[in-house]
Amino acid sequence: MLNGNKMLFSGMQATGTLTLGNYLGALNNWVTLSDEYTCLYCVVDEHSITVRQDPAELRKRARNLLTLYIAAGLDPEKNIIYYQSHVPAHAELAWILNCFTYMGELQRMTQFKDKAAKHADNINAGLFTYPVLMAADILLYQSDVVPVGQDQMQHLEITRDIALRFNNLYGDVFTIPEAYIGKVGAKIQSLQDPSKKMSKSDENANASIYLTDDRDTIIRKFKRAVTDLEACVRYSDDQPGIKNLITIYSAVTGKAPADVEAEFEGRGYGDFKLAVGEVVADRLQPIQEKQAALLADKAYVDGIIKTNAERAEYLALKTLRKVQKKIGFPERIR
Ligand code: ATP
Ligand code: LTN
Repeated sequence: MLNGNKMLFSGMQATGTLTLGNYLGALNNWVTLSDEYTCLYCVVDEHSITVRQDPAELRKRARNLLTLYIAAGLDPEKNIIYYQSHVPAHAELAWILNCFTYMGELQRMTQFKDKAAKHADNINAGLFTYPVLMAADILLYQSDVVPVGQDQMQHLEITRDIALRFNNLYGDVFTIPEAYIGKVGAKIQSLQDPSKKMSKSDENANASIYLTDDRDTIIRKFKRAVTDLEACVRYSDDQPGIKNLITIYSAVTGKAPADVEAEFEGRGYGDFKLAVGEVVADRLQPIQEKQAALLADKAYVDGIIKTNAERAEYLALKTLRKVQKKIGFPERIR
């Protein structure tokens, strides 16, 4: 049933509508890695409530995300695709790991600083300990590899630090995970301001390609993308706008940036932007169709949700019980 002995874990938050950045930086790599590992792909709904959510919206988005995982090519029979909130062991291990994490470490997290600045009226303790819950997600499954975009690297490092600290005290309890950052697409920038990452929470809808955008919208957004003055398709840091579009084109087509430059040699930005729009629209269309079909098949998706939560829980409890024993919690009487 499962693919390999090595474990892979990754997750995404059910906040907002996924962008092309999430797809190329994370989801697309998940699909390529899924044959090699035993994989868990989690919808991290518990992380989502670190920022205030509308309950009906959160529930809908979580289901959209779970079906998107499947639509993007992750097989729910081979991989474990589930909601974090369905496996209480995540929150239980997070509590324990909180007691092995220092305030100073958490204060250095750039995501915390960014989110705290953005949500100054709600700097809650969950937002602060967000990385500890993420560490629990990863360590519960003895994960060897964690595919994420560049922006999550700092969270992977703190996860490793927490695991090493725990292992030093109690013996080899946790596998020390490695981050997997894709070669291309690890960081997709905003189409309107190439110095910022493309983000689903950007207020400017033209800055991001959403995975739900239709062909015309995708092409229009690429046409309007901010580019540079040089007017030739060259991959260079002094042309951040065009560099970002080359990164996108490379990640979608699998062509190296130098080959993309050669392909568009002597052609203007207009042609190139249209070509990028077309390859992106071609890639997203079948995913959108498959997702719509899944959302219409309630019984099938509910079945997946139930069995996969049970499979995840079975694995999670093995680690949790071991941890509880190591730290001295009394044994359960059965
Ligand atoms: P938000 O804007 O709400 O903070 P986000 O768009 O940054 O969200 P996350 O849910 O934090 O998305 O990230 C999901 C996954 O997508 C992570 O693995 C992250 O590294 C990756 N990712 C997010 N944005 C990008 C991007 N612009 N380029 C590449 N990968 C990205
Ligand atoms: N913090 C991540 C989402 C996330 C995650 C994880 C990713 C939560 N738990 C475990 C990998 C492994 C994010 O914001 N993208």
